[in-house]
Amino acid sequence: MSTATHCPYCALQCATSLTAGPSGATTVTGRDFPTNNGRLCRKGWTAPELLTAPDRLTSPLLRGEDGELHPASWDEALDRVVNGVRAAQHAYGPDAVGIFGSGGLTNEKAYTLGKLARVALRTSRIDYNGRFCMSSAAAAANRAFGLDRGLPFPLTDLDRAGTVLLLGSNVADTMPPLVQHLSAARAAGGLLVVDPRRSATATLTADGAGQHLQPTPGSDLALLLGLCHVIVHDGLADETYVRDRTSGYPSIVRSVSGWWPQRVQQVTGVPAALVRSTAHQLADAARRGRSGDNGCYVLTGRGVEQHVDGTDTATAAINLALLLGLPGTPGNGYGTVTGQGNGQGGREHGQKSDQLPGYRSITDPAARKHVAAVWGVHPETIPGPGLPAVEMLTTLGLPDGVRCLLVHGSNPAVSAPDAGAVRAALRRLDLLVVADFFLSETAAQADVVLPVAQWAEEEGTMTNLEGRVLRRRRALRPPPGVRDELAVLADLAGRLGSPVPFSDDPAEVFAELARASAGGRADYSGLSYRVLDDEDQPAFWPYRAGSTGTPRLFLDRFAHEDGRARLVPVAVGQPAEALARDGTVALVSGRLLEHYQSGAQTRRVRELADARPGPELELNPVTARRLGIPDGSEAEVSNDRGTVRVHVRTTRQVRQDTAFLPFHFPGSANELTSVATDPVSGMPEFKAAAVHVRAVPEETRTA
Ligand SMILES: Nc1nc2c(c(=O)[nH]1)N[C@H]1C(S)=C(S)[C@@H](COP(=O)(O)OP(=O)(O)OC[C@H]3O[C@@H](n4cnc5c(=O)[nH]c(N)nc54)[C@H](O)[C@@H]3O)O[C@H]1N2
Ligand SMILES: Nc1nc2c(c(=O)[nH]1)N[C@H]1C(S)=C(S)[C@@H](COP(=O)(O)OP(=O)(O)OC[C@H]3O[C@@H](n4cnc5c(=O)[nH]c(N)nc54)[C@H](O)[C@@H]3O)O[C@H]1N2
Ligand code: SF4
Ligand SMILES: [Mo]
Repeated sequence: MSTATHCPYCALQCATSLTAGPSGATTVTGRDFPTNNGRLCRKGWTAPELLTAPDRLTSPLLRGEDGELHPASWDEALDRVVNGVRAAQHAYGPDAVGIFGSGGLTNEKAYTLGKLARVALRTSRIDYNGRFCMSSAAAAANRAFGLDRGLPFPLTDLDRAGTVLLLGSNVADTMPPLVQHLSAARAAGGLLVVDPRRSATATLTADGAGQHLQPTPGSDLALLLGLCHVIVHDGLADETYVRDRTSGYPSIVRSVSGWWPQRVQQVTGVPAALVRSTAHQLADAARRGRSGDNGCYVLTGRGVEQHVDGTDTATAAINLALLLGLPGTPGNGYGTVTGQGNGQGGREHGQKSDQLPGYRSITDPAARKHVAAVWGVHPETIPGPGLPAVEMLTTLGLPDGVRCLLVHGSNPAVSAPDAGAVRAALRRLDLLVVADFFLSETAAQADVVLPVAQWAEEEGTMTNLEGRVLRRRRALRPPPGVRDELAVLADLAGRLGSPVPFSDDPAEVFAELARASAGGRADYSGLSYRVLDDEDQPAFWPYRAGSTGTPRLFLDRFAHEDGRARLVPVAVGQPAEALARDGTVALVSGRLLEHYQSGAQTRRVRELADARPGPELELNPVTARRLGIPDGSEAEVSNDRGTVRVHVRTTRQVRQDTAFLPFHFPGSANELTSVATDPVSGMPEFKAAAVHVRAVPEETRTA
């Protein structure tokens, strides 16, 4: 028998069919669905291997007196958690307990984590790895549109695009089945990719399919101001749209006036003529889009967002889109390409430090009242806002910080910025509890490890990059010893003496979540498992009770009270650290096709590990020669935060002032990244760190 479900990994949430074989092996096939049309990437095809991985956790583990982890019963493990929580809260108060959640969790689990924090633990200290992922794009969209849904239109709208501007997004590696939706744009010569690397996606612009703009890392804001400058000064803006649907135009004109193309070239390295022609190409396409076809889309990815000015850069991209009249105009559009499997739903249901379910603000008295009524508690008992992820991680183990941390669905020992400092902070904790399927690098530091069910063994919902809510279905039972995570959270709430019940039934939790979201920005109140089971009726939020959902947002109005989008002036500021000075190169980090995130899952899939066994530093051959580092040899990459040794692969795909390192492995990019964060979103500066690269003397080489 086969089960219709979706891939465990990224936000494309490709539709799959899982079939459990007689020998216990599960096979996966791509299922026809508008986003993936039956296709899967290499990670999706190999995902079932993890269900029976030999080193899968099948028993809770407790750290013993000997300092080692030992198998224990679930009762012993949960008792240890409850005792640790009580001790920390007794000694230091409720905020001594923290939760670190994930955009990989189902909506039901993300919602339950938020409720567990506020109701059972009464702590404000909850945040999640989406802070590393979607926070800048989300902050910019909320500021401009009053609402944040990654793509405010169905992905298939791109099938008719004539021009697509992809800013810092490498979908050819990070969401391969999405590339089919760029075919029309490529055929029209309209794929425009902005990336300091000649990424796999930038390569798709070859042979007349489009243009690759290759700015220095972190200079996108200047480039976008330059594009806006040309739009304004060459009279290319959609004046009617700007007048009727936006506010703030005069301030934008002022903010872009100094960014003539020649100056943009000096700052970014993108030729002035290319800045000018790109602006004209976008405006031409926007005009065509308004009359029905071959329109214009602007999309951002982590390359422009994961910077200390990520919110402002995303804002500049939105300003460009608004000047061109794209958002809310059928045939044209603006969006961000959400990352994790439930990166969208994960930022809606209350696991963010400043948020309650339904994408509500935790400081809004009406929101607190509504959610408190659903939970059955007094509004005053709901704590206020906590700390965003990077800040919370820096408080771990400090006297007034978090002393006891619960991690669900993240591996910050590898994926957080300045990971060496994070591992040291985790060691300072009185109690670290990690729920996972594997002994990740973070779980290996834990005092209590809780083995939970994997995606194919649990029921739940995910909200994909388009804001489409999907059913993840159970295809098989978890192995003995492994428990359903939602049931573990409900059990824990009970043991902690929660004043109100927690359900362990996913459909019930979804119904409660839907009630909690009613009237909020991300309103799911018309949805239920029964509605979601009919895939012919796509479920795009807001999906209010009595409605049929919202495939396209902003058609008549934006979500601000006056219905207008805000043009917010932004300016180029200081980078987190001076790049490419004093012999340093700018280290850019990102993804490989074969590995997912911290690699805790994909490094355990043989085919993927064989294809990419470890991190390689991509370095331009000219730079490598200057530094005396032959192709394939070992190099030391270092700065104040850490040192890593990696093999070098020389490639003309990176600029001479830049090097690229993936973050999927321990001892890779995050030993070097900094905890400097965007002041609005709390997003860390993942994408640009100043590093020294040196040849490793022969006698000290490791391999
Ligand atoms: N294979 C794979 N796929 C994934 C994931 C994975 O780990 N592996 N993770 C998923 C998740 S959670 C996410 S968030 C998405 C991320 O998806 P993407 O945003 O596509 O991924 P990244 O590789 O982080 O960054 C994209 C590009 O940004 C470029 N870049 C770096 N610095 C700059 C800059 O300053 N300016 C510009 N313009 N570009 C820059 C990099 O060279 C890179 O090619 O992928 C999802 N899909
Ligand atoms: N240098 C650098 N660092 C980055 C980035 C970058 O571009 N450059 N990108 C950042 C981004 S965008 C992201 S999203 C983060 C992601 O980084 P992480 O937050 O570390 O994400 P994962 O590696 O997916 O970690 C998921 C862990 O949880 C487990 N897991 C998966 N599903 C579940 C579940 O349902 N329940 C439980 N309990 N466990 C589960 C997995 O086995 C794995 O150990 O990394 C960020 N770090
Ligand atoms: S693109 Fe994303 S959702 Fe699709 S198969 Fe690959 S990892 Fe899974
Ligand atoms: Mo992400």
